[in-house]
Amino acid sequence: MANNTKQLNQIELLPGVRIIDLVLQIGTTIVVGDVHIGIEEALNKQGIMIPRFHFGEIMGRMERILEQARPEKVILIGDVKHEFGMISEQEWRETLQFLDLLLAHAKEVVLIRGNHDTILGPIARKRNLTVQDQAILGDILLLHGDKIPSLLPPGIATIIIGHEHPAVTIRDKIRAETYKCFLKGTYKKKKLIVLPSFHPMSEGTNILQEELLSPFLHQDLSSFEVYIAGDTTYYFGKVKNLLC
Ligand SMILES: [Mn+2]
Repeated sequence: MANNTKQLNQIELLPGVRIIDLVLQIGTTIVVGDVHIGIEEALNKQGIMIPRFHFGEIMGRMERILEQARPEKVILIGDVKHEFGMISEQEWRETLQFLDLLLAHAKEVVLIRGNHDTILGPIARKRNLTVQDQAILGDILLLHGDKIPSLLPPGIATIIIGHEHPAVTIRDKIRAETYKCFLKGTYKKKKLIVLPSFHPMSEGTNILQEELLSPFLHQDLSSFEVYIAGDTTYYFGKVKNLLC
């Protein structure tokens, strides 16, 4: 992992839309995928014993991105917190700390509702933030991606979603490694970008094999392009060339 002095490299996905590490920079805005704060506690309750050191990693990584990108606005594209239907102590504490980090670096924080965010509202209100179903930046529509709105706003050329946690598993003879990735393709003649999840614990869904969650991705993905995400971004070409 890069240290604080190393510049994260940047790849332009579309004109004016750049990848920095696991997030997108669009002008003076950064867009962050599913953070899933509290997933460790939720799994612990189910008897899955995983350590809880990830929050520090989330904060450190986010801070490094904020220092490089210096955004005016941060958009969280949904599933900020993990647990359905209740807010655990860990989530209250950590979600507020995470929002405070964002608010210390940016003037505005926009929360988009995810399918895990049914009661994010009370946390958001503590910082005078609202939770909304979507956001628009110029001709870009941002939404979580768990459902398709019945009406897309007019003048939209690009749709950006989270929710899917896309990743690709690359195999060689002796091992298989899974990497978080950005996907770029189309949905009904609009450009579609899918963000990787921001949580370090799970790499995500291997889009080459597993069934996909988002209705935006219930289509032929063979010409979608894959960008492996992380400290360094790698263009991996089209999905069809990765299937073997
Ligand atoms: Mn989701």
